[in-house]
Amino acid sequence: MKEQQLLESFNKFNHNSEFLSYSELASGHINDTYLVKGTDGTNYVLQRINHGVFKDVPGLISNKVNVSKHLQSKFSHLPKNEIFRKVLSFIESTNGNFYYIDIEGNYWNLMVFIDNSITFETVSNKEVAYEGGKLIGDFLNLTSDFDAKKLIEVIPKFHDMSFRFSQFEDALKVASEERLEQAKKYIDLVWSLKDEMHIIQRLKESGEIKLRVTHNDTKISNVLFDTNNKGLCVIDTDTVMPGVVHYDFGDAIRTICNSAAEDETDLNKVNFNLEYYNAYTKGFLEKVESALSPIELKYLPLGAKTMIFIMALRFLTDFLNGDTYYKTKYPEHNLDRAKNQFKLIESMSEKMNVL
Ligand code: GN1
Ligand code: MG
Repeated sequence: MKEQQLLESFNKFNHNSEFLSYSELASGHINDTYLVKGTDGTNYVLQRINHGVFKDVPGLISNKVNVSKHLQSKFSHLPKNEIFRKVLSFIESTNGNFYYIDIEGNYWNLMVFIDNSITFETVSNKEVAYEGGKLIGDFLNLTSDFDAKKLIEVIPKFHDMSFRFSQFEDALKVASEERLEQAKKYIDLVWSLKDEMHIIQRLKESGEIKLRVTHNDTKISNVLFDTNNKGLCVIDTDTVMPGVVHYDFGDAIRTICNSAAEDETDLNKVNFNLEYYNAYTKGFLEKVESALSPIELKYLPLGAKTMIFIMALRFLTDFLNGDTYYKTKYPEHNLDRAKNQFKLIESMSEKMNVL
């Protein structure tokens, strides 16, 4: 991205600042994200939203701005500077929206960066797992009175298992011989887990598990901590939409309880950490147990396994499709991610019963 393009986009938002410098925040798989230093001493997060993946960007922006406002109202007893450390704040564009479209058709949005915060790609102590659980649980609890019907489905059928299977089946038809051969073992694994991985889907379809406001991308790197490892704020709310709590519970576990990063290629390093699972679950339930029904609670562990599977399946599907969705750094990157997630499922199943 050219600096001039970032500067121009930055200037299309209402702040009393000039563009000083920028650096890329490169951990996401979909959007392009930049840290912009302003002359007012504030750090901003400028983001180009991938409108190939997100077809209705204005709808996405409206979802996340409204959820932020709702969360901010829950903290209205606190001083403003504290609220802004707990909830993302979006900046209006000069045209009165919260996004700007440049001449190339790129969509931009701007947030205030939360200073003195850290993120973790992997977790190395129980406290972080517990704090992560509290923050995700609190996000679900504080949004439990927000009418999910007021949110658009940013990516239709995002965590819908039947949809992910149909994409997988389509990918099998177009995949190269070579990729089919490389992926064979994992393709077989997908079929062997199919029934179990549809249990939550069926409970959702029958209405036994209800739709709520959910985040849908609760990996631990989307949680900010302060420098004492205390949880601060859940970020990356692009995928906020109606969903079931199980996948928010589970996506955090997918990343907290994996002893390695999601694309670690040495599978001996990929192990499920039960101690972190228990610490995370404790924090999560402390915040949201009272808002959940018995059936929602019963299926949380299966939700975690199912969420890991969804990611394994999506990475594998993208590999078979020739890497059209996720950013990849080398040809087998998606396959390596899938292998990693399948190993995590195996390790989890060895350590605990999910049903
Ligand atoms: C993508 O772009 P990022 O890193 O926030 C993906 C998530 C996956 C995640 C895996 C819109 O999120 O669903 O869990 O990668 N987001 C989208 O790391 O597909
Ligand atoms: Mg995301």
